[in-house]
Amino acid sequence: IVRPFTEIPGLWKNGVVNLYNFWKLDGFRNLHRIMLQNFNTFGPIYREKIGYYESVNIINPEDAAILFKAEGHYPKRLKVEAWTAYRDYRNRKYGVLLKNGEDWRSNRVILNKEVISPKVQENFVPLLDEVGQDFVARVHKKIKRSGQNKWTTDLSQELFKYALESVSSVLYGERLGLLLDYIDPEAQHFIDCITLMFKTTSPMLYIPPGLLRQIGAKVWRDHVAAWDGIFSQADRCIHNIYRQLRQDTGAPKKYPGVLASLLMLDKLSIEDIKASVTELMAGGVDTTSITLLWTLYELARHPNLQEELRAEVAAARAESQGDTLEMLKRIPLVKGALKETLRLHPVAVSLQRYLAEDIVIQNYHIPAGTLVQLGLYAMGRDPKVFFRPEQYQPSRWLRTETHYFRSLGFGFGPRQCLGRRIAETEMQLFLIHMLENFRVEKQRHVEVQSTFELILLPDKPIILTLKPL
Ligand code: HEM
Ligand code: 2DC
Repeated sequence: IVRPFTEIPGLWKNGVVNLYNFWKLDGFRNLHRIMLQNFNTFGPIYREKIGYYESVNIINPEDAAILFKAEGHYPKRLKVEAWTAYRDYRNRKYGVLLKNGEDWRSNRVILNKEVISPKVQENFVPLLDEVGQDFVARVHKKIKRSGQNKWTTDLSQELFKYALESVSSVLYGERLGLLLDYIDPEAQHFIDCITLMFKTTSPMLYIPPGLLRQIGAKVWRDHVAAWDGIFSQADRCIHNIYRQLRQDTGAPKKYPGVLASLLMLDKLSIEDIKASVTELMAGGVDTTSITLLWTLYELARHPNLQEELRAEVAAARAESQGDTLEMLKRIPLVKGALKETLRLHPVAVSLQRYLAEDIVIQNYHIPAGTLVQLGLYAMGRDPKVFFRPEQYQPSRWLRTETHYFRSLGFGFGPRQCLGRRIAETEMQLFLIHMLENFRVEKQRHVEVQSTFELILLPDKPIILTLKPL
């Protein structure tokens, strides 16, 4: 017999009291750990209300499958009101990230062809490969300059530049030059704005941005300034390409990039293209760079595994005879390492959908329209889901054991991450080049954990040492 919605365990009766307790626990930064604790207290399903934000939370892969089967034709995730409020405030169009319904679908279908289809991925490989080579050359230079035959540093700023250079080269078909000695202050400002934008978003998940705006709160003003910086830099890049395209009359040359392809295709309005390309540019920086930083950290902690990966890359290089695309098909362990990183250190603490239809999960009835969250961070660390979850073990993704709804770092289905193929290719090529050139080591005795700033970030600097092979 199915139990009613109101009997789901959890604290959902008084949002304001819960918000106060959440704040006392420093919940704005501990969301992932609080979710984990809630699953320990309440079991595999609980209901929650913090401030105005109400949801049902689940953790099992089998329940995730039920959730995604009920996402409907127009899957809708949690509305991040801070992001829509900014666009409404500045009168800017929503891109694919923020659109919903038929408007989302029609845009997404066209973007899929230019951003995520296997056909275009081939075009990205040479562009991203070049950025990877330049990154390695830059590290070699830093090592030379150090005079110690090694370089010890917090790589995060370097990785932000690598990620922005990578995503820009794919979007605009040309290089920004961020890996040169001179760094354009505008590009650095863009990077800083993205970090600030994420950081200022998290309190506004629980306190309505409209209210914060009315009282002139600092967090809202900082958020607006951050998006202003993001949009002005993206506008500059987009305008540049637009102008070039109108002047260019010559025969079509090599692959021109995502933006030019969309403009020439002429199926989306220029305003729609601008909105989504801006989101792609902003979404392409902290996500991949932090995932790569965590991966290097794990490889530094597991030297034997690092050698195994190096051997796989060397063999793939030899067998593919200079064909990079071919090489990417021969590195299953490198791909497993990236999955393993996203299992233990997911960018997104949860996946969410508003239900399109009623469902039953854990024998509870959940009505259509409810916001259901899959606790991705909690699932990745659950011993009932992953054998010895605390161990970083890329080979677990090779075995034939079931991976059913277990690899969800990029989300699922038609609403999954639009940047997924770019991100995967960019990260795989990065690891290939790094493994071919350097040994990664770390300081002893530093345990790094996650902190929530909308996306999950390392809670302290990760200091690594790179040594030429
Ligand atoms: C959406 C993760 C990199 C652009 C998402 C979602 C997740 C995610 C979990 C929500 C999916 C869902 O609700 O099912 C990641 C991870 C990344 C990454 C783990 C890298 C390690 C990128 C990059 C870009 C990007 C590089 C841009 C080039 C987007 C966009 C959406 C999205 C535009 C919204 C798609 C839509 O609503 O239709 N990402 N992402 N992401 N991501 Fe990523
Ligand atoms: C944050 O409780 C925690 O990929 C909330 O590239 C629920 C939630 C909703 C939407 C998620 C967000 C979380 C984390 C960051 C995500 C976002 C959807 C897209 C975004 C996962 C889990 C991200 C990082 C995009 C960002 C693109 C943007 C900067 C233009």
